[in-house]
Amino acid sequence: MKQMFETVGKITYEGPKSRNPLAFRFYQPDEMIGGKTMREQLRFSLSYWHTLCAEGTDMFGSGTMAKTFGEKEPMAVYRAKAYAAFELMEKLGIDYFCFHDRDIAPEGRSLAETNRNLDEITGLLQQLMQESGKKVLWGTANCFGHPRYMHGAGTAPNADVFAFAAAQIKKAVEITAALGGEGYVFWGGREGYETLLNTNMGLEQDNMARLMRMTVDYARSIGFTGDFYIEPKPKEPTKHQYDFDVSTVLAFLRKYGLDKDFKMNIEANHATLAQHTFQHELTVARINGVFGSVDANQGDLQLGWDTDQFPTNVYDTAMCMLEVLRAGGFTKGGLNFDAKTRRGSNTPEDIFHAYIAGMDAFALGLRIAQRLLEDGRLDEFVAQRYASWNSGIGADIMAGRASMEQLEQYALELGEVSTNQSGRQEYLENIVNQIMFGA
Ligand code: XLS
Ligand code: CA
Ligand code: CA
Repeated sequence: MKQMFETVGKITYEGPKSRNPLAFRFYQPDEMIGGKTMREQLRFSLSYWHTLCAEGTDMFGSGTMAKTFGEKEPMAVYRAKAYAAFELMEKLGIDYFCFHDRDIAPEGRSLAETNRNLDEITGLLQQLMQESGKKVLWGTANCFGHPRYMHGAGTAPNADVFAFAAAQIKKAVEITAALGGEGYVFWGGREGYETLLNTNMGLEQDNMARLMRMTVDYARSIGFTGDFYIEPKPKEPTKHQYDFDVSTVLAFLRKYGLDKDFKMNIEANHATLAQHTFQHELTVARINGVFGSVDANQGDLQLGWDTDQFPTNVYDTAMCMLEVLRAGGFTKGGLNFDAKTRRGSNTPEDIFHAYIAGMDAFALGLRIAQRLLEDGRLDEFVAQRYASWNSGIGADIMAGRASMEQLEQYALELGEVSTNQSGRQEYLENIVNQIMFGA
C-alpha cells in the first residue's frame, strides 16, 4: 500500500539519552508500571479531526498543511485520510482513535447521501481495524460545524434543527457501535447562548436532556455497550456553554436523572478556560464517581482561547496521571490527543514530533505519579491532616451522632481550637519536585 508518511518509519523506544527526534525517550509500551503495562495504563488515542482534517487555518489565514493526501474527489480524499490514520497509528504504536462523523466522511447533498458516504467509509474503517487491531475509543457527532446549527443543535430554538441533530446523532451512534467503540461523547459545541435577551435557557436545557435520554435509550436498544461521556467546556464557540465545567454538568445530569448514564471526558484546555486546573476537574469527577476519559492537550495561559496544543508540561501530566491512578485507572476511557500541531509546524514530520512529545510527556507523568503514590508522603500527609475525623468528636459527627446542642457544649468546654496545624504547601511542593527530579 502507498505510504503517506514515507519519510518516517516505526517509532521505537530508545531511552532518555537518545538524540533521535523520531524515537520515544520515556514511553516504553511494555514496561510495567503500577501493575499494568504503560500501554494499558495510558490507552493513547489519535484524534481524527486534528490529525487528518485540520489544515492549520486561523481567522487570519488559510491552511498551511494539506490533508487531502494527493486526492481530489471528496470520497477519495476521505478514503486516503483513513489509510493515513492507520499508517500513523501503526508507526506511533497508538491503539485507539476518536472521531466525529464529519471527520471520516464528507457531507453529501442530502442527509441520505451523507449517510451513504458514512456507511462506505465505515466499511473501510472496519476492514483497516480488522487488519491492524486498532480500536475506537469514542465516536461523536459534529453538530456544530454546519450553518443549520448556528443557534445550537439539541438546544436550538427551532424544532426542525433538533430533529436534524437527532437524526445525525442516531447515525453517529450506529457507526460508533458498528466499529465497536468503547465510548460516545457529547460535547456541546453550540449548546449555549450568545445573549440571554433572545434565549429561553430553561427550555433549551430541558431539550438537551431529552436528546441525551433518547440517545442513550436508542444506543442501548441497538446493543451499544460503551460508556457515554459529556465533555465540559465553558465557552467557545458560544459565549456561554451549558456544559461549563464538571460541577455544572453534574448538576445538569442529576436534575434530569442522567447521572447514572454519563461520565466525564475531561479536556485539559477546557479546564483552564473554566479557570480551573486540569487536576481540579479530574478530582471533581473522581470524587463524584463520574471519571471517564481524558482529552490530553494543553492551552496557553496567556491566551484566552482553546489552543489545543500537544501536552508537554510534565507537571500537569503528572498531576493528571495521579488522579487517573487514584480513580483506579482507565476502564473504557483513555488519553485522546485532542491536539494539533501549530500552524507554523506544517510538515508531516511535525505530526510525529507532536505525538511523540505528547506520549513521552504522559509516560513521564505516569512514572512520576506512580512514584508519588509509592513514596506515600503526600497521601500520608493528607491522612494526618484529617486524622481528627477518625476518633472523638470527628467520628461522632461523621456517624451522625452529634447534635447541634452537643457540638455547642463541646465547643464551650474546649474553650478554643488549639491544634490547627500547618498546611505545609511548600513542603509538599518540594516533595513533588524531589520525586520528579531526584535520582
Ligand atoms: C472542542 C472539543 C471537541 C470535542 C469533540 O473544543 O474539544 O473537539 O472533543 O467534539
Ligand atoms: Ca475535546
Ligand atoms: Ca479543545
